[in-house]
Amino acid sequence: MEKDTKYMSDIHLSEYLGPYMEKQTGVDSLIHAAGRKRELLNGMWQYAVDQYDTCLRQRWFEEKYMDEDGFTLPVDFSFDEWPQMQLPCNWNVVNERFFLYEGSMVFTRRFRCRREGTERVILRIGAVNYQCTVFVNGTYMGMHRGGSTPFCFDITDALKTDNRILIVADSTRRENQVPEKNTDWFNYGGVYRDIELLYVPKVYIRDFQVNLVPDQTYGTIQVKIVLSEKISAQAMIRIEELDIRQEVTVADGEGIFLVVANPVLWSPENPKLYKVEVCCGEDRVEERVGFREINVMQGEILLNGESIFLRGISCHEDSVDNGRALTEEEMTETILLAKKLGCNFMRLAHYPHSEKMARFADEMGILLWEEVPVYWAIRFESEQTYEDAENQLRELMRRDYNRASVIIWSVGNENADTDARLAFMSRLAQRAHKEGGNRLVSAACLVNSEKNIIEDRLADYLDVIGINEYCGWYTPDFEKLPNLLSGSHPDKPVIITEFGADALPGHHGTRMDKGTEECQAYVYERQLEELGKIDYVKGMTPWILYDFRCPRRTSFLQNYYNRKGLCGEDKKYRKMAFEILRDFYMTRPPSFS
Ligand code: GCB
Repeated sequence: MEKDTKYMSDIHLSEYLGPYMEKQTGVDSLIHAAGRKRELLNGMWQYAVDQYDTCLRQRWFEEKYMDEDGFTLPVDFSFDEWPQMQLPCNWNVVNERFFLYEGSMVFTRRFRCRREGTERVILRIGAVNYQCTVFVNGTYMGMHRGGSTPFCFDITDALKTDNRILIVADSTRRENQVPEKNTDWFNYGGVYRDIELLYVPKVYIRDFQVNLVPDQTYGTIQVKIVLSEKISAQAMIRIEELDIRQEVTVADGEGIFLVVANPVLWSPENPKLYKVEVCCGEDRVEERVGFREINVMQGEILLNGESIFLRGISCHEDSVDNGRALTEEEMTETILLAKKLGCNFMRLAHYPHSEKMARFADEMGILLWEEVPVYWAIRFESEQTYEDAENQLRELMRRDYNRASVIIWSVGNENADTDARLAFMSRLAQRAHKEGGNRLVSAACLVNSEKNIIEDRLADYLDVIGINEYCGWYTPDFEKLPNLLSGSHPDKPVIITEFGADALPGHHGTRMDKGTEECQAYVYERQLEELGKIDYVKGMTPWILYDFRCPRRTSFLQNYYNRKGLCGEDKKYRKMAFEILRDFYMTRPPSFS
């Protein structure tokens, strides 16, 4: 090929993503991170807005400044002179110019590697929305799809002493993604959770999963160990506080071991955690784990054998200053706010929130519903879309497997009951049952509005039925609610996963005036009055704890926010309905039914 046409060929490539797509990384790349030697690569990164994906088309990552004959080539980038941005972050809230930007941004930085001996180095990225392509020293590491879950690359073989890492983060909304193009939340872009290096020995513990055997005796702990290679090795399981030191043999790289124990059980009232360590060869990992049992029996949700009412609230991951890249303080304050509301349960909607949130929930004692963004209409008939959804679900389950707080995996939200959707979501539910660590599986379903009853074919595959209903708001007629509740006879516990109404903080009027606090408060009063009477309702997570950004909400009262929060977007201002729900929760024992 002629030199100049070779250069020009880049601009004629329409299928430039093809070669990158072939090396997609997913759940199988994940490596247990807690309790390891790790180094954060958070901090200042150089960046450029790359609206036309020129980095990938022209292969900037190769850093080719000269041709084979030594002639200097013109280039369209200058990594070291680019401006800087503090990662992790959502670029939309970092600079006003990027507020509505959806597309690719290129991030790069140099780093020195602290690798010792034969250690391997794993790059772990907490989340990038939505598509992420990674290069180390010019070598393509792989691509990850899915905007809220972590992924790893073994970058050892590409490393030198001084290194350049380059990440292309692409937040474009596309039809074949999960979620699809249309959602009721803001599409924040960026590398917005921790970027870190894990240093592991040559053979390492890829994964370890700990949970209580769900046999209602609360006396056996199960530990699963997965090694990076299919070898046999001795391992040691240690739980000092319980006087447990058990030697086990891992055969062929994997083993499941039972440990007899008598742990204090984890609950929201007593969120007791134990340090669990596993050593194998040169590797050692640890976790703080709570032991609890969650199941459903005769229409009741049982936590450690006792029936519990889930006093919940829904919550988005959103903040005025930081978008979805919440600080640790913001996360703990959110949990505290839910506790002030009298909650023992939170629905983390509609996508995997930060893994730190689940860790804080473990420590602070709040039960969680975690969800994947199988939201509204997605391409249920497409196998590629299914694979994407399943991968996100499995990455979430793997990530939070050891979190006692997580009691429910939700496989989606508000999807019309079609054959294609049933096939898609029942498959997801089966996955969640298989790999989810004895948790309940649910989904936020729609009411059958023609018959005004709780009826969804997916319910056969769920342990608990989630129901979104907006009587008093989108469904103006309140009488529909008592009829809906009395006319339905679900054979499983129901959680009312959404009800609510918009109210602008500080906006007052009569209860008939939409958008006032009085109107929202009235919806809560009427809803609680009806829901509180129904036996099969075993929990609720009204919509929503605080107002959140939403491009679809353009009325002057909304001003690009969904205003159904019980608090304003500052998370401090409490609307009138906050007290109403609080009173309802506070005056009932944890397990009222
Ligand atoms: C819903 C959706 C949620 C929306 C909410 C609303 O049913 O599940 O994502 O934000 O309604 O405010 O309309």
